[in-house]
Amino acid sequence: DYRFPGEWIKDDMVLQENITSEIISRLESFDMIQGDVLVATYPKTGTTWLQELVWLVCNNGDTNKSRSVNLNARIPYLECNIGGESGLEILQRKSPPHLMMTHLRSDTFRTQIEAGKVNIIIGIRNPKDTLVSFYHFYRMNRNLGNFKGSWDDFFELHKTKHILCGDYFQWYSSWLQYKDKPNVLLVKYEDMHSRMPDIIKDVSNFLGKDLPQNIIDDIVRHLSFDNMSTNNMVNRSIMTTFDNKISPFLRKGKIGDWNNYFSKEQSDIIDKSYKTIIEPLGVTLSFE
Ligand code: PPS
Repeated sequence: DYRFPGEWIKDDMVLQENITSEIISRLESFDMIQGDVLVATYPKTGTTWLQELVWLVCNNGDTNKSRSVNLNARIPYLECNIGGESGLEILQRKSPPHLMMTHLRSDTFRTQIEAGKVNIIIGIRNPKDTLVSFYHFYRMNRNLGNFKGSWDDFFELHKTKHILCGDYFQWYSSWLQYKDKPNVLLVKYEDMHSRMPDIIKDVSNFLGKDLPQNIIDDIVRHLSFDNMSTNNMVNRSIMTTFDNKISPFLRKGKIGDWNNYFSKEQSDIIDKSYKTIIEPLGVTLSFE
């Protein structure tokens, strides 16, 4: 039964106070145009990694700029107000096509998705590693009250659906209903691990970009965990609300860390939801 200061609830989705209902209603009617790209992810599923990839694909692999301009300025986090300005406001100062990111469920964007103009890239990661990563994020994030509970306590939060951005499975049900539309691409965190060059090509094809092999090679190198961990423009080291001594934002970047946390019973609970909610949507995820 954990509450962090300033939390509020929209359609049983826990949100932070810097995400206001006013911004969400402005997003509902925000005009997305041909060529815009929306990255939609549940928290801790590799958002930052995917954002960086998408930005580099759209900017001809300009790794110098990605080391000098903060990721949030390059691909704004639409609904979030950081430093007195929402991502939507940052975006509106930039000329189109717009690159943007959201952790909201698809309901907010129904009109734009159905209009079919904006390119949507949904990022997904297996739910067990996602929850472990989320647990450490709750511990290190002062805006979430520096959660002091145990892993078991955190698992209960998710089980009761009282968690930032709501239940993982509800979140993905909302977005994956659109996964077969021509303007939607699904990218799996585990595939970024096992076959990054192919994923870069898939994203490039989807966005109509044709990158030469040497640029793809540069992007692959740039996106390595070690490289991104030391890039202050993506590793969130400038976020004063994060206590990187408790847990760095780029923490381990591995597949299968859940084995170090989950009990058999917890694992069975997630397997059941995965089999009844994710697999029937035609999506299979790798857990190790
Ligand atoms: S957030 O707060 O929602 O934006 O977090 P998000 O970026 O979605 O997820 C953070 C996790 O993604 C891992 N990550 C990476 N893994 C491998 N390689 C690279 N380059 C990389 N960049 C980010 C990051 O380490 C977090 O996962 P965990 O398991 O906690 O390490």
